[in-house]
Amino acid sequence: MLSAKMIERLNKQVALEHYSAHLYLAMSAWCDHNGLAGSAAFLKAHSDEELAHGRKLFDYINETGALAVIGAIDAPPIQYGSLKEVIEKTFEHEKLITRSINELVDAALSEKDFSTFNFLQWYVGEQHEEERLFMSILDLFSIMQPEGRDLYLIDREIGSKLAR
Ligand code: OFO
Repeated sequence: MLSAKMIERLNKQVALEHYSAHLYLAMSAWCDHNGLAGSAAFLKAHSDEELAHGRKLFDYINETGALAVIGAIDAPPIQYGSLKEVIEKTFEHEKLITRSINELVDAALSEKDFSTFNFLQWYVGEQHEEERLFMSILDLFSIMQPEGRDLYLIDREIGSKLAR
């Protein structure tokens, strides 16, 4: 059984995962609008992944007999200066999610809520993978020019990460 504080924390994480889904969908729209089809497809698929992260938490909360809450979600930014800025922002956002997951893990341990602690291990591993993924995309901008033909190649490379 979850404590009231843990229910509140987990529900906040549900909202944060939904915000991530909206953020990446908005970024996908910006990319599509700017002729960056590979990045648009990649970010749209990543938005779906974030919805799945939120659903997994939602299911866990309900399975414990608590009530999962779908709270208000802020509208994400819709304007970006460049593809590099989009990717920098995804990486910053993933680091924020990692901090939030770490705080949840810490709270579960302090409460001796080992079930939630165990459940959250999946998110710990996932955040490691997500940070690595976005960092590897960011690396593309340090070895190529973010314009012209190189921008086309970067966009194609980002799109190719869909299948990996
Ligand atoms: Fe991209 O991260 Fe969810 O958890």
